[in-house]
Amino acid sequence: MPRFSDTSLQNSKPSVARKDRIKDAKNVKRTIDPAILEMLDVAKEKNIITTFDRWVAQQPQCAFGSTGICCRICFQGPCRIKAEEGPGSMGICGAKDYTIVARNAIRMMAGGASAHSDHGRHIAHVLHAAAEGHAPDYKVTDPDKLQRVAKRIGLSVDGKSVNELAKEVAEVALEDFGKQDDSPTTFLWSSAIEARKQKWMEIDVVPTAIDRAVVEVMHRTHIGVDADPVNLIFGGLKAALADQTGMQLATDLSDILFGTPKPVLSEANMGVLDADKVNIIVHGHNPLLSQMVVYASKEQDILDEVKAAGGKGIVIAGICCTGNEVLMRSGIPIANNYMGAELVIATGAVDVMVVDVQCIMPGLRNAAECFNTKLVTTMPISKIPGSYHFAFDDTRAMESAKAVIRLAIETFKVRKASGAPVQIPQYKSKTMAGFSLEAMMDLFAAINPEKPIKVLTDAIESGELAGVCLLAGCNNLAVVHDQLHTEVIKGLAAKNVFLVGTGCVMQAAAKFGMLTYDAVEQYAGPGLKAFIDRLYEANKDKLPGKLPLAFHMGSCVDNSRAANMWMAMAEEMGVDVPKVPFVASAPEGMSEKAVSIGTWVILNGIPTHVGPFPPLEGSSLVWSVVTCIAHDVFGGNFIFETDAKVAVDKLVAALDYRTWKLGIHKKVAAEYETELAGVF
Ligand code: BF8
Ligand code: SF4
Repeated sequence: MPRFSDTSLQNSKPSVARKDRIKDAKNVKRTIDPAILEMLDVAKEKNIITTFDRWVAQQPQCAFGSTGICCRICFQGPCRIKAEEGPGSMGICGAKDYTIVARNAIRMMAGGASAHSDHGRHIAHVLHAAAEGHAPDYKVTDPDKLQRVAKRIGLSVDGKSVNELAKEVAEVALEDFGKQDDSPTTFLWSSAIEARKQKWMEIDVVPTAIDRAVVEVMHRTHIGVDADPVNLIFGGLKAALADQTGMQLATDLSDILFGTPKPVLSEANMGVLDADKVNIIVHGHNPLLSQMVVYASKEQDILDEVKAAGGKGIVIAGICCTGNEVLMRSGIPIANNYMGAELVIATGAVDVMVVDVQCIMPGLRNAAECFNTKLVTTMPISKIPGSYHFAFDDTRAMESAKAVIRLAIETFKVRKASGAPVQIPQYKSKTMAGFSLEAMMDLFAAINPEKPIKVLTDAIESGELAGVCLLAGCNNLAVVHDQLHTEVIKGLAAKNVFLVGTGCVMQAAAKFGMLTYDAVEQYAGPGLKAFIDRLYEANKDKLPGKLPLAFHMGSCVDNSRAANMWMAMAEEMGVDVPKVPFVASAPEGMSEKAVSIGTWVILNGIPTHVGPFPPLEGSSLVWSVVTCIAHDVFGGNFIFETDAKVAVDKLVAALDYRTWKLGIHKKVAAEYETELAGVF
């Protein structure tokens, strides 16, 4: 294979110019999901304003804001960069485009790191309380994972009870938020390979505490502190690695409390709702709430009450990442992803939508009030005017969860008595999820018990697979909902890329039947199909069905599972991560969390495609840092591209380049009988 099979792909230039990027801006039907399309007609008929209408109303959006050159950091502003030269080329304080773009970008990183990590902190507090007996409805469900995590973070496990160890693990996690010494955060450091840690130390981006890294970003971006764009970005990188710390501990501790996911079958899209049952949607992120609602829904007293109310049962279905959490561990179906939340309410079938934190549109309340649906917030930091608030009490979690279900039963009775129309779009797809890294290793171990990860690296080195891609991220109406997700998946699968993923992209994949074996037959290239078939053959006795096209690893915090995967591959291959044929793609990224994840993925040495553009284009300096220079420093860089075909070609080119380079380095090492170069 030549070094660059297509040199036209080796650039950081998007294929579509900015002015042409938004297509069909006045069309409200910006989705390919048939259930949402059906519900948009219902919404129109009932005069319900949804996010699709609001998106159209916002067009065209401000060019200053969308390219990052609007500053509101002090209230002399807003300042906008209006000219190439002269006074209008700076903010009132003298901040140039690069300072303003860099400051805005790293505040997004800090926002993302805060969201993931605060979620992790909540779980750490509950694990601690459970270990001390103060949160009796939670317990360690996976003592083996507890042992593994404890050993990894350097605790001795001998002679300690499960609760003693759980308390210590929770304490180490909590120290990662606020410790004042200059040692690296433990959950990050214990999960990275030496070469990466060395790189992070060399360039001084190692976080010592999560809260500190976030506070430092807020400090250095205050008016009149840091104006150097490169220095600012490096400060943001520290917050991004703090984000990785928070995500690692959120995943580890969730597995300890609720179990490490195993392959499980379920279904996805609005057809999972049932008009004759009590329908509860769990929406948000934190499994502390959603998993408890799932547990409560199986209690006999609740089942009796549902029956007494005339219900044929309870449907719990998920939206966003809390939906992924309960899908992974309990096979709970997916109602939709982020962009579909209001339209799920428009079915009229939802009795309660219970939410916790993150990605919960305030617009849900407007949709809910047109139906019997009760929107219930549960967390003190996340309330919506006009919705119900049931404070979720960790110390009486089962009681709190039952209260939510009882409200749903009451609402169900009102819905049935009122005879209010219900229209559930009859779309749902079968889906297989539950692929924690442990579950994947288990599949690989059936082929190579000694070195499970070698099954994957060997398939890449033999050319059967082109590499691995982590699919991550959100929905964003700057592109047509779910279209880029599904096209990127199809394109990569055809090129024999092994697909793992998290978040709303995997919910899109689930809705479109891509988490099934049928999709393997339909979309996988011959190498990928042979690999998946081989895995299935070796494991068929213990699997609930044939393996899917893409492997669902969980919620967004579970991108840590993918990081653990590329670290394991790098270790096995004897190289640093930038040599591993691994890429990432957030085809419809949107949130601050997506910005911080994308940033740390790059810091890990992984080229990362993002569909819709974050506000960076206003500074050519910052643009070149994140799209080009980052590659020289870390081995990973952003690829911004709204055209699915070009995105796929660029991702595959990045994989091919790594495979080519690895081959050359191996050949040289063999010829000179030296070690394979560890660094990239
Ligand atoms: O944490 S993918 S829209 S739900 S931010 Fe939000 Fe984005 Fe969905 Fe999950 Ni992740
Ligand atoms: Fe304007 Fe400077 Fe204030 Fe930003 S910090 S709003 S550029 S004066």
